[in-house]
Amino acid sequence: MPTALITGITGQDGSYLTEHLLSLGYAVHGVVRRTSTLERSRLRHLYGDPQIYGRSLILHYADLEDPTSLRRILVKVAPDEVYHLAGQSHVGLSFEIAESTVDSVAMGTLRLLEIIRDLPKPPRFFHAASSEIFGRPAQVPQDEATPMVPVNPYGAAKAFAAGLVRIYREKHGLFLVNGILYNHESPRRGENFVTRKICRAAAAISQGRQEFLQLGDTSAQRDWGDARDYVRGMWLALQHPQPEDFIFATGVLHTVQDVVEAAFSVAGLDWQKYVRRDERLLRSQEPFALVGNAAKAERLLGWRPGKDLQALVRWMVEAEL
Ligand code: F7E
Repeated sequence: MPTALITGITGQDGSYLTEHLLSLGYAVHGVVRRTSTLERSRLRHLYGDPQIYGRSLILHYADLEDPTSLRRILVKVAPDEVYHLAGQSHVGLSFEIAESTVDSVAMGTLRLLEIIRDLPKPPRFFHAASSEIFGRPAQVPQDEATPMVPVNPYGAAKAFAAGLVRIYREKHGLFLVNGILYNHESPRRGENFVTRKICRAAAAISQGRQEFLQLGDTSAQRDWGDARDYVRGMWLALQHPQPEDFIFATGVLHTVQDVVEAAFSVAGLDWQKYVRRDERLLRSQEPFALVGNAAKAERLLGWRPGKDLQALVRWMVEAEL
């Protein structure tokens, strides 16, 4: 039975990746942080199953800010594969909590790399990098060779971490991979990311539980895909014979406004009656035309994402309803 260790297992991607790996026969170990509320809702269906929890799914307490705890788990579990998904991931908030964002995203990755380097049998390592490393890219669409020009603390931290993954791969000959992930969504997306916020609001307004929806810049564009495709890509990247970086993206740009119209139409509402602009939600530094070219992942891994934003939004609104 292959063994995987996931940081960020309680998040959207961690929960889908856990399901994927369990379906492939893996033993899955997850790193969880102690919090005063036990927030593991995305894993509850697995957590509550005595055939799975404690057998093929095991959770361990550790923290990216506590290298001793990470080292102990890595030594004890001796995983074949590590999927590093943890870290503060909200771009807008990274301006407010810059130090803790950089500490978890950048330093957290460095700490893991330093531990892995010392292990007698270093695991294959997947780092969830982000399209935010490109910020204001010189090239549209971006590929694996596009220079990194981050425009916010989160993007800068991810660029630092992705750069170290490349450096440690070359210097120490380790199997380290950056998956450069563009936005990917699902009903398990955090509630303060824009697609989930919109889909939740459309459903709640249609059921009389909410009056209106406040948004920032609805002309902002993103390349949005289905989260389940992206976790499949993570696994494929670690099965490839050589460690290489891969872009995971749909290659299609949409505006926030497109998401609004699709979501309100599924809920049977006229969006114009309910959507308001809130200047406080505008970001000072919006990235520009972040759209990815995933041709390398398709060619080498056979990875192909769904590209239908309408279907993605329908799934998300129906889950809220
Ligand atoms: O914003 C605009 C906002 O917060 C998307 C993370 O997973 O993907 C995600 O980062 C766009 C931006 O995601 C609201 O200004 C308008 O232009 O859903 P988001 P993000 O910032 O693209 C990347 C790839 C990551 O790596 C990140 O970890 O929507 N927008 N009005 C709004 N955004 C939010 N959150 N809330 C609004 O009311």
